Amino acid sequence: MESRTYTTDATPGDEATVAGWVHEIRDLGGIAFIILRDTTGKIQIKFEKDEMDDDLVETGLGVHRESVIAVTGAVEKEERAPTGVEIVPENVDVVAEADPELPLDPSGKVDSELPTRLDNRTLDLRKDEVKAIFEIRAELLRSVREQFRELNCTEINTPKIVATGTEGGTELFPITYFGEEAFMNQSPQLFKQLMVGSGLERVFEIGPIFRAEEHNTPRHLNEATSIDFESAFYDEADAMDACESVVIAAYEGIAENCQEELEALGLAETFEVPDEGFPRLSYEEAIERINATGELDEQLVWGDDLPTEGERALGDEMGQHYFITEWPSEIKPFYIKDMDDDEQLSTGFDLMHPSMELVSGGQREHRFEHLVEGFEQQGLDPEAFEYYTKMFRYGMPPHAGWGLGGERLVMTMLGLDNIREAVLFPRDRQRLSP
Ligand code: ATP
Ligand code: AMO
Repeated sequence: MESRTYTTDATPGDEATVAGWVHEIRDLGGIAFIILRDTTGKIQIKFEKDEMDDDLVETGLGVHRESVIAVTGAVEKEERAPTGVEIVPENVDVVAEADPELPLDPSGKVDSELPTRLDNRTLDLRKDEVKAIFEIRAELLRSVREQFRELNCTEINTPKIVATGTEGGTELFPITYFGEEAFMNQSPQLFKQLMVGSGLERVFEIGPIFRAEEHNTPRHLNEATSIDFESAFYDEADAMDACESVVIAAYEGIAENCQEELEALGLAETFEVPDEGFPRLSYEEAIERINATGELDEQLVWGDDLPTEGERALGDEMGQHYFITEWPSEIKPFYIKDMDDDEQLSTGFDLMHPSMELVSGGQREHRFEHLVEGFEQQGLDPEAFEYYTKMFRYGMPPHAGWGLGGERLVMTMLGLDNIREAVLFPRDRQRLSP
Protein backbone atom coordinates (compact mmCIF):
# COMPACT_ATOMS: atom_id res chain seq x y z
CA MET A 1 0.00 0.00 0.00
CA GLU A 2 2.90 2.32 0.70
CA SER A 3 3.96 2.17 -2.91
CA ARG A 4 0.59 3.23 -4.23
CA THR A 5 0.31 5.95 -6.84
CA TYR A 6 -2.02 8.85 -6.12
CA THR A 7 -4.83 8.95 -8.64
CA THR A 8 -3.65 12.16 -10.26
CA ASP A 9 -0.10 10.82 -10.59
CA ALA A 10 -1.17 7.85 -12.74
CA THR A 11 0.40 8.65 -16.10
CA PRO A 12 -0.45 6.94 -19.39
CA GLY A 13 2.03 4.27 -20.36
CA ASP A 14 2.77 3.35 -16.73
CA GLU A 15 1.70 0.41 -14.68
CA ALA A 16 0.24 1.78 -11.45
CA THR A 17 -1.34 0.76 -8.19
CA VAL A 18 -3.93 3.26 -7.03
CA ALA A 19 -5.81 2.92 -3.77
CA GLY A 20 -8.83 4.91 -2.70
CA TRP A 21 -12.57 4.98 -2.17
CA VAL A 22 -15.14 3.69 -4.63
CA HIS A 23 -16.90 6.91 -5.53
CA GLU A 24 -19.22 5.58 -8.18
CA ILE A 25 -19.94 2.34 -10.04
CA ARG A 26 -21.41 2.63 -13.54
CA ASP A 27 -22.40 -0.65 -15.13
CA LEU A 28 -23.37 -0.26 -18.79
CA GLY A 29 -23.71 -3.99 -19.54
CA GLY A 30 -20.67 -5.17 -21.54
CA ILE A 31 -18.55 -2.47 -20.00
CA ALA A 32 -18.50 -1.03 -16.48
CA PHE A 33 -16.57 1.70 -14.70
CA ILE A 34 -15.51 2.42 -11.17
CA ILE A 35 -14.62 5.99 -10.32
CA LEU A 36 -11.98 5.75 -7.63
CA ARG A 37 -11.35 8.75 -5.37
CA ASP A 38 -8.49 9.76 -3.10
CA THR A 39 -7.24 13.00 -1.63
CA THR A 40 -5.72 14.10 -4.95
CA GLY A 41 -8.74 13.49 -7.18
CA LYS A 42 -10.52 10.76 -9.10
CA ILE A 43 -9.59 8.17 -11.70
CA GLN A 44 -11.63 5.82 -13.88
CA ILE A 45 -11.17 2.05 -13.73
CA LYS A 46 -12.47 0.22 -16.80
CA PHE A 47 -13.93 -3.31 -16.71
CA GLU A 48 -14.47 -4.82 -20.18
CA LYS A 49 -16.30 -7.88 -19.00
CA ASP A 50 -15.73 -10.19 -22.01
CA GLU A 51 -12.03 -9.52 -22.07
CA MET A 52 -11.33 -9.95 -18.38
CA ASP A 53 -11.06 -12.69 -15.89
CA ASP A 54 -14.51 -13.32 -14.35
CA ASP A 55 -13.16 -13.26 -10.80
CA LEU A 56 -11.58 -9.87 -11.38
CA VAL A 57 -14.82 -8.43 -12.73
CA GLU A 58 -16.80 -9.96 -9.88
CA THR A 59 -14.44 -8.63 -7.21
CA GLY A 60 -14.29 -5.16 -8.74
CA LEU A 61 -17.95 -4.69 -9.46
CA GLY A 62 -19.11 -6.57 -6.36
CA VAL A 63 -17.88 -3.90 -3.94
CA HIS A 64 -20.17 -1.33 -2.42
CA ARG A 65 -19.69 2.40 -2.84
CA GLU A 66 -17.18 3.96 -0.41
CA SER A 67 -15.27 0.72 0.05
CA VAL A 68 -11.50 1.11 -0.08
CA ILE A 69 -9.92 -0.83 -2.93
CA ALA A 70 -6.45 -1.03 -4.45
CA VAL A 71 -6.24 -1.48 -8.20
CA THR A 72 -3.16 -2.43 -10.19
CA GLY A 73 -3.11 -2.13 -13.96
CA ALA A 74 -2.03 -0.31 -17.05
CA VAL A 75 -2.71 3.42 -17.20
CA GLU A 76 -4.15 4.40 -20.58
CA LYS A 77 -5.12 7.63 -22.20
CA GLU A 78 -8.89 7.84 -22.68
CA GLU A 79 -10.49 11.09 -23.68
CA ARG A 80 -13.94 10.00 -22.56
CA ALA A 81 -12.73 9.39 -19.01
CA PRO A 82 -13.44 12.29 -16.61
CA THR A 83 -9.70 12.98 -16.13
CA GLY A 84 -8.49 11.86 -19.56
CA VAL A 85 -6.91 8.64 -18.23
CA GLU A 86 -8.16 5.30 -17.03
CA ILE A 87 -6.75 2.13 -15.55
CA VAL A 88 -7.36 -1.30 -17.05
CA PRO A 89 -7.11 -3.48 -13.95
CA GLU A 90 -5.05 -6.61 -13.64
CA ASN A 91 -5.70 -6.96 -9.94
CA VAL A 92 -8.28 -5.57 -7.52
CA ASP A 93 -7.84 -5.85 -3.75
CA VAL A 94 -10.74 -5.05 -1.48
CA VAL A 95 -8.89 -3.34 1.34
CA ALA A 96 -11.84 -2.24 3.49
CA GLU A 97 -15.43 -3.06 2.60
CA ALA A 98 -18.16 -0.44 3.23
CA ASP A 99 -21.69 -1.35 4.29
CA PRO A 100 -24.22 -1.00 1.48
CA GLU A 101 -26.28 1.41 3.64
CA LEU A 102 -24.44 4.65 4.32
CA PRO A 103 -25.66 7.24 6.84
CA LEU A 104 -24.95 9.97 4.30
CA ASP A 105 -24.05 10.17 0.64
CA PRO A 106 -20.45 11.34 0.14
CA SER A 107 -21.05 11.85 -3.58
CA GLY A 108 -23.31 14.72 -2.55
CA LYS A 109 -26.20 13.63 -4.77
CA VAL A 110 -28.41 13.32 -1.72
CA ASP A 111 -28.20 16.25 0.76
CA SER A 112 -27.99 15.56 4.49
CA GLU A 113 -29.03 17.74 7.40
CA LEU A 114 -26.23 19.26 9.49
CA PRO A 115 -26.77 16.99 12.56
CA THR A 116 -26.43 13.87 10.35
CA ARG A 117 -23.30 15.35 8.82
CA LEU A 118 -21.82 16.14 12.24
CA ASP A 119 -22.59 12.62 13.48
CA ASN A 120 -20.70 11.18 10.49
CA ARG A 121 -17.84 13.64 9.91
CA THR A 122 -15.58 10.98 8.39
CA LEU A 123 -18.02 10.43 5.55
CA ASP A 124 -18.99 14.10 5.41
CA LEU A 125 -15.37 15.14 4.80
CA ARG A 126 -15.19 12.87 1.78
CA LYS A 127 -17.18 15.61 0.01
CA ASP A 128 -14.95 18.12 -1.78
CA GLU A 129 -16.88 21.15 -0.55
CA VAL A 130 -16.72 20.03 3.09
CA LYS A 131 -13.09 19.00 2.95
CA ALA A 132 -12.40 22.43 1.39
CA ILE A 133 -13.61 24.21 4.55
CA PHE A 134 -11.02 22.40 6.66
CA GLU A 135 -8.21 22.81 4.14
CA ILE A 136 -9.03 26.53 4.21
CA ARG A 137 -9.20 26.58 8.00
CA ALA A 138 -5.73 25.01 8.15
CA GLU A 139 -4.36 27.49 5.62
CA LEU A 140 -5.95 30.35 7.55
CA LEU A 141 -4.15 29.32 10.74
CA ARG A 142 -0.90 28.98 8.82
CA SER A 143 -1.26 32.49 7.32
CA VAL A 144 -2.21 33.95 10.68
CA ARG A 145 0.86 32.39 12.31
CA GLU A 146 3.02 33.80 9.54
CA GLN A 147 1.60 37.28 10.08
CA PHE A 148 2.25 37.00 13.82
CA ARG A 149 5.82 36.20 12.90
CA GLU A 150 5.92 39.36 10.76
CA LEU A 151 4.70 41.21 13.84
CA ASN A 152 7.58 39.72 15.87
CA CYS A 153 5.34 37.77 18.24
CA THR A 154 6.23 34.66 20.20
CA GLU A 155 3.68 31.84 20.24
CA ILE A 156 2.65 30.79 23.73
CA ASN A 157 0.44 28.08 25.25
CA THR A 158 -1.42 28.81 28.46
CA PRO A 159 -3.41 26.51 30.78
CA LYS A 160 -6.94 25.53 29.96
CA ILE A 161 -7.70 24.34 33.50
CA VAL A 162 -7.87 27.37 35.75
CA ALA A 163 -8.94 28.54 39.18
CA THR A 164 -10.88 31.67 38.12
CA GLY A 165 -12.90 32.98 35.18
CA THR A 166 -12.39 36.29 33.43
CA GLU A 167 -15.19 36.89 30.96
CA GLY A 168 -18.16 37.03 33.35
CA GLY A 169 -18.96 34.45 36.02
CA THR A 170 -21.96 32.74 34.45
CA GLU A 171 -20.25 31.23 31.45
CA LEU A 172 -17.79 28.88 33.13
CA PHE A 173 -17.66 25.10 32.94
CA PRO A 174 -16.80 23.84 36.42
CA ILE A 175 -14.66 20.74 36.83
CA THR A 176 -13.22 18.91 39.80
CA TYR A 177 -9.48 19.19 40.11
CA PHE A 178 -8.16 16.75 42.72
CA GLY A 179 -11.11 17.52 44.94
CA GLU A 180 -10.99 21.27 44.38
CA GLU A 181 -13.29 23.34 42.21
CA ALA A 182 -11.67 24.45 38.98
CA PHE A 183 -12.89 25.65 35.59
CA MET A 184 -12.23 25.28 31.88
CA ASN A 185 -10.67 28.55 30.75
CA GLN A 186 -12.87 31.05 28.89
CA SER A 187 -9.96 33.06 27.51
CA PRO A 188 -6.17 33.21 27.86
CA GLN A 189 -6.71 36.88 28.77
CA LEU A 190 -4.89 37.07 32.09
CA PHE A 191 -2.04 34.76 31.10
CA LYS A 192 -1.27 36.59 27.87
CA GLN A 193 -1.24 39.86 29.83
CA LEU A 194 1.22 38.38 32.32
CA MET A 195 3.53 37.57 29.41
CA VAL A 196 3.77 41.18 28.15
CA GLY A 197 5.48 42.02 31.43
CA SER A 198 7.85 39.08 30.99
CA GLY A 199 10.83 38.95 28.68
CA LEU A 200 8.56 37.96 25.82
CA GLU A 201 6.71 41.31 25.49
CA ARG A 202 4.67 40.45 22.39
CA VAL A 203 2.81 37.15 22.22
CA PHE A 204 0.06 35.23 20.49
CA GLU A 205 -1.83 32.07 21.24
CA ILE A 206 -4.14 29.93 19.14
CA GLY A 207 -6.06 27.62 21.40
CA PRO A 208 -9.41 26.43 22.70
CA ILE A 209 -11.70 28.53 24.88
CA PHE A 210 -14.65 27.07 26.78
CA ARG A 211 -17.87 28.97 27.41
CA ALA A 212 -20.98 27.56 28.99
CA GLU A 213 -23.21 29.72 26.78
CA GLU A 214 -26.78 28.66 27.47
CA HIS A 215 -28.12 29.84 24.16
CA ASN A 216 -28.07 27.89 20.95
CA THR A 217 -27.27 30.22 18.05
CA PRO A 218 -25.66 29.75 14.62
CA ARG A 219 -22.60 31.74 15.80
CA HIS A 220 -21.85 30.49 19.31
CA LEU A 221 -19.93 27.37 20.29
CA ASN A 222 -19.23 25.97 23.72
CA GLU A 223 -15.69 25.15 22.68
CA ALA A 224 -14.18 27.62 20.23
CA THR A 225 -10.71 28.47 18.91
CA SER A 226 -9.44 31.83 20.05
CA ILE A 227 -6.68 33.64 18.21
CA ASP A 228 -5.21 35.92 20.88
CA PHE A 229 -2.67 38.72 20.63
CA GLU A 230 -1.07 40.89 23.29
CA SER A 231 1.79 43.39 23.12
CA ALA A 232 3.71 45.55 25.55
CA PHE A 233 3.95 49.26 24.70
CA TYR A 234 0.91 49.10 22.41
CA ASP A 235 -2.19 51.24 22.72
CA GLU A 236 -5.58 50.34 21.31
CA ALA A 237 -4.83 51.96 17.94
CA ASP A 238 -1.68 49.83 17.55
CA ALA A 239 -3.67 46.74 18.53
CA MET A 240 -6.32 47.54 15.89
CA ASP A 241 -3.59 47.90 13.26
CA ALA A 242 -2.19 44.48 14.19
CA CYS A 243 -5.68 42.99 14.19
CA GLU A 244 -6.46 44.34 10.73
CA SER A 245 -3.16 43.01 9.37
CA VAL A 246 -3.88 39.52 10.72
CA VAL A 247 -7.40 39.41 9.26
CA ILE A 248 -6.15 40.62 5.87
CA ALA A 249 -3.25 38.11 5.94
CA ALA A 250 -5.76 35.31 6.53
CA TYR A 251 -7.75 36.35 3.46
CA GLU A 252 -4.57 36.76 1.39
CA GLY A 253 -3.35 33.28 2.35
CA ILE A 254 -6.62 31.76 1.19
CA ALA A 255 -6.71 33.79 -2.05
CA GLU A 256 -3.15 32.71 -2.86
CA ASN A 257 -3.18 29.08 -1.83
CA CYS A 258 -6.75 27.80 -1.84
CA GLN A 259 -8.13 28.44 -5.33
CA GLU A 260 -9.17 24.81 -5.73
CA GLU A 261 -10.96 24.83 -2.38
CA LEU A 262 -12.71 28.11 -3.17
CA GLU A 263 -13.87 26.57 -6.43
CA ALA A 264 -15.25 23.54 -4.59
CA LEU A 265 -17.25 25.98 -2.45
CA GLY A 266 -18.41 28.02 -5.45
CA LEU A 267 -16.52 31.08 -4.20
CA ALA A 268 -13.67 31.33 -6.72
CA GLU A 269 -15.24 34.27 -8.53
CA THR A 270 -16.51 36.23 -5.56
CA PHE A 271 -13.79 35.80 -2.91
CA GLU A 272 -12.18 39.15 -2.16
CA VAL A 273 -9.35 40.22 0.14
CA PRO A 274 -10.64 43.17 2.20
CA ASP A 275 -9.01 46.55 1.59
CA GLU A 276 -6.71 48.00 4.23
CA GLY A 277 -7.97 50.79 6.45
CA PHE A 278 -11.06 49.30 8.12
CA PRO A 279 -13.24 52.24 9.19
CA ARG A 280 -13.21 53.04 12.92
CA LEU A 281 -16.55 54.14 14.29
CA SER A 282 -17.13 55.29 17.85
CA TYR A 283 -19.74 53.45 19.90
CA GLU A 284 -21.76 56.66 20.04
CA GLU A 285 -21.75 56.95 16.27
CA ALA A 286 -22.64 53.25 15.99
CA ILE A 287 -25.78 53.54 18.15
CA GLU A 288 -26.84 56.73 16.34
CA ARG A 289 -26.50 55.00 12.99
CA ILE A 290 -28.31 51.90 14.20
CA ASN A 291 -31.16 54.04 15.54
CA ALA A 292 -31.34 55.90 12.23
CA THR A 293 -31.87 52.63 10.31
CA GLY A 294 -35.25 52.28 12.05
CA GLU A 295 -34.69 48.48 12.21
CA LEU A 296 -35.03 48.23 16.00
CA ASP A 297 -38.34 48.30 17.89
CA GLU A 298 -36.73 50.31 20.66
CA GLN A 299 -34.14 53.03 20.19
CA LEU A 300 -30.74 52.30 21.73
CA VAL A 301 -29.51 54.58 24.47
CA TRP A 302 -25.95 55.21 25.62
CA GLY A 303 -24.78 52.26 27.74
CA ASP A 304 -26.78 49.59 25.89
CA ASP A 305 -24.94 46.61 24.44
CA LEU A 306 -25.54 46.26 20.71
CA PRO A 307 -28.27 43.73 19.97
CA THR A 308 -27.77 41.25 17.14
CA GLU A 309 -30.36 42.98 14.89
CA GLY A 310 -28.59 46.29 15.48
CA GLU A 311 -25.21 44.81 14.52
CA ARG A 312 -26.77 43.44 11.35
CA ALA A 313 -28.46 46.72 10.40
CA LEU A 314 -25.21 48.62 10.86
CA GLY A 315 -23.25 45.87 9.09
CA ASP A 316 -25.57 46.12 6.06
CA GLU A 317 -24.87 49.83 5.90
CA MET A 318 -21.11 49.49 6.35
CA GLY A 319 -20.78 46.61 3.88
CA GLN A 320 -17.21 45.83 5.05
CA HIS A 321 -15.16 45.07 8.15
CA TYR A 322 -15.17 47.96 10.63
CA PHE A 323 -14.10 48.69 14.19
CA ILE A 324 -16.35 50.03 16.93
CA THR A 325 -14.27 52.04 19.43
CA GLU A 326 -14.77 54.11 22.59
CA TRP A 327 -17.24 51.77 24.26
CA PRO A 328 -18.79 52.79 27.57
CA SER A 329 -16.47 51.59 30.33
CA GLU A 330 -19.34 49.99 32.22
CA ILE A 331 -20.00 47.37 29.52
CA LYS A 332 -16.35 46.38 29.04
CA PRO A 333 -14.47 43.98 31.36
CA PHE A 334 -12.26 45.10 34.28
CA TYR A 335 -9.03 44.58 32.39
CA ILE A 336 -9.88 47.21 29.74
CA LYS A 337 -8.38 50.65 30.42
CA ASP A 338 -10.55 53.75 30.52
CA MET A 339 -9.74 56.70 28.29
CA ASP A 340 -7.31 59.07 29.98
CA ASP A 341 -9.54 62.12 29.45
CA ASP A 342 -12.94 60.54 30.13
CA GLU A 343 -13.37 57.61 32.50
CA GLN A 344 -16.89 56.91 31.20
CA LEU A 345 -15.25 55.83 27.95
CA SER A 346 -13.01 52.81 27.51
CA THR A 347 -10.21 51.98 25.12
CA GLY A 348 -12.07 48.76 24.25
CA PHE A 349 -12.84 47.99 20.62
CA ASP A 350 -14.65 45.34 18.62
CA LEU A 351 -13.91 44.34 15.05
CA MET A 352 -17.11 43.68 13.20
CA HIS A 353 -17.76 41.74 10.01
CA PRO A 354 -21.01 43.05 8.44
CA SER A 355 -22.78 39.96 9.80
CA MET A 356 -21.28 39.63 13.32
CA GLU A 357 -18.60 40.48 15.87
CA LEU A 358 -15.22 38.91 15.14
CA VAL A 359 -12.86 40.42 17.71
CA SER A 360 -12.82 42.16 21.09
CA GLY A 361 -9.78 43.99 22.35
CA GLY A 362 -8.42 47.13 23.88
CA GLN A 363 -5.69 48.74 25.87
CA ARG A 364 -5.33 47.15 29.29
CA GLU A 365 -5.35 48.66 32.76
CA HIS A 366 -1.72 48.25 33.77
CA ARG A 367 -1.76 50.45 36.90
CA PHE A 368 -2.00 48.22 39.99
CA GLU A 369 -4.34 50.40 42.09
CA HIS A 370 -6.75 51.04 39.20
CA LEU A 371 -6.80 47.34 38.35
CA VAL A 372 -7.72 46.32 41.88
CA GLU A 373 -10.43 49.00 41.93
CA GLY A 374 -11.81 47.60 38.68
CA PHE A 375 -12.14 44.14 40.21
CA GLU A 376 -14.08 45.54 43.12
CA GLN A 377 -16.36 47.54 40.82
CA GLN A 378 -17.20 44.36 38.88
CA GLY A 379 -17.97 42.48 42.08
CA LEU A 380 -14.90 40.24 41.71
CA ASP A 381 -12.66 39.36 44.62
CA PRO A 382 -9.18 40.75 43.85
CA GLU A 383 -7.65 38.17 46.20
CA ALA A 384 -8.78 35.32 43.95
CA PHE A 385 -6.78 36.98 41.17
CA GLU A 386 -3.71 37.72 43.25
CA TYR A 387 -1.50 35.56 41.02
CA TYR A 388 -2.34 38.07 38.28
CA THR A 389 -2.59 41.41 40.09
CA LYS A 390 0.66 41.02 42.03
CA MET A 391 2.68 41.03 38.80
CA PHE A 392 1.37 44.54 38.20
CA ARG A 393 3.49 45.63 41.16
CA TYR A 394 6.75 44.53 39.55
CA GLY A 395 6.92 46.60 36.38
CA MET A 396 4.02 45.91 34.04
CA PRO A 397 4.27 48.10 30.94
CA PRO A 398 1.27 49.66 29.18
CA HIS A 399 -0.09 47.07 26.78
CA ALA A 400 -2.96 46.18 24.48
CA GLY A 401 -4.31 43.17 22.63
CA TRP A 402 -7.32 41.33 21.31
CA GLY A 403 -9.04 37.96 20.84
CA LEU A 404 -10.35 36.82 17.47
CA GLY A 405 -12.83 33.96 17.11
CA GLY A 406 -11.17 31.52 14.68
CA GLU A 407 -14.39 29.82 13.66
CA ARG A 408 -16.15 33.14 13.18
CA LEU A 409 -13.36 34.20 10.85
CA VAL A 410 -13.74 31.02 8.78
CA MET A 411 -17.53 31.31 8.87
CA THR A 412 -17.69 34.94 7.72
CA MET A 413 -14.96 34.47 5.13
CA LEU A 414 -16.80 31.57 3.49
CA GLY A 415 -20.35 32.77 4.12
CA LEU A 416 -21.24 29.63 6.13
CA ASP A 417 -24.73 29.67 7.64
CA ASN A 418 -23.71 27.92 10.84
CA ILE A 419 -20.50 28.17 12.86
CA ARG A 420 -20.64 24.40 13.45
CA GLU A 421 -19.73 23.91 9.79
CA ALA A 422 -16.30 25.40 10.58
CA VAL A 423 -15.55 22.86 13.36
CA LEU A 424 -14.81 19.17 12.86
CA PHE A 425 -16.50 18.04 16.06
CA PRO A 426 -18.46 20.98 17.47
CA ARG A 427 -19.51 21.24 21.10
CA ASP A 428 -22.89 22.82 21.69
CA ARG A 429 -25.83 22.53 24.06
CA GLN A 430 -27.00 19.30 22.42
CA ARG A 431 -23.71 17.85 21.28
CA LEU A 432 -20.99 16.25 23.37
CA SER A 433 -20.24 13.38 20.99
CA PRO A 434 -18.61 12.59 18.63
P1 ATP B 1 -18.78 37.94 22.70
O1 ATP B 1 -17.87 37.08 22.00
O2 ATP B 1 -18.18 39.21 23.23
O3 ATP B 1 -19.56 37.21 23.72
P2 ATP B 1 -20.96 37.83 20.99
O4 ATP B 1 -21.23 38.39 19.65
O5 ATP B 1 -20.89 36.37 21.14
O6 ATP B 1 -19.68 38.50 21.55
P3 ATP B 1 -22.21 37.95 23.47
O7 ATP B 1 -22.01 39.18 24.26
O8 ATP B 1 -21.54 36.68 23.83
O9 ATP B 1 -21.98 38.40 21.95
O10 ATP B 1 -23.67 37.52 23.44
C1 ATP B 1 -24.57 38.44 23.27
C2 ATP B 1 -25.01 38.31 21.84
O11 ATP B 1 -25.58 37.04 21.62
C3 ATP B 1 -25.99 39.37 21.64
O12 ATP B 1 -25.70 40.04 20.43
C4 ATP B 1 -27.31 38.63 21.58
O13 ATP B 1 -28.15 39.18 20.61
C5 ATP B 1 -26.90 37.21 21.22
N1 ATP B 1 -27.70 36.29 21.99
C6 ATP B 1 -27.68 36.10 23.32
N2 ATP B 1 -28.57 35.21 23.69
C7 ATP B 1 -29.16 34.80 22.55
C8 ATP B 1 -30.18 33.86 22.27
N3 ATP B 1 -30.77 33.13 23.22
N4 ATP B 1 -30.53 33.70 20.99
C9 ATP B 1 -29.96 34.40 20.03
N5 ATP B 1 -28.99 35.30 20.24
C10 ATP B 1 -28.60 35.50 21.48
P1 AMO C 1 -14.65 38.00 23.69
O1 AMO C 1 -15.37 37.37 24.80
O2 AMO C 1 -15.35 39.08 22.94
O3 AMO C 1 -13.28 38.66 24.20
O4 AMO C 1 -14.17 36.90 22.66
C1 AMO C 1 -13.36 37.23 21.55
C2 AMO C 1 -13.91 36.63 20.29
O5 AMO C 1 -13.99 35.23 20.40
C3 AMO C 1 -15.10 34.74 19.66
N1 AMO C 1 -16.00 34.02 20.57
C4 AMO C 1 -16.73 32.95 20.22
N2 AMO C 1 -16.86 32.29 19.09
C5 AMO C 1 -17.70 31.25 19.06
N3 AMO C 1 -18.43 30.84 20.12
C6 AMO C 1 -18.33 31.48 21.31
N4 AMO C 1 -19.05 31.05 22.34
C7 AMO C 1 -17.46 32.59 21.40
N5 AMO C 1 -17.15 33.44 22.38
C8 AMO C 1 -16.26 34.29 21.86
C9 AMO C 1 -15.78 35.96 19.06
C10 AMO C 1 -15.32 37.07 19.94
O6 AMO C 1 -15.33 38.30 19.26
N6 AMO C 1 -10.45 38.35 26.46
C11 AMO C 1 -11.22 38.98 25.38
C12 AMO C 1 -10.34 39.30 24.21
C13 AMO C 1 -9.34 40.40 24.47
O7 AMO C 1 -9.73 41.47 24.96
O8 AMO C 1 -8.16 40.20 24.14
C14 AMO C 1 -12.34 38.04 24.98
O9 AMO C 1 -12.33 36.86 25.21
O10 AMO C 1 -15.30 36.09 17.74
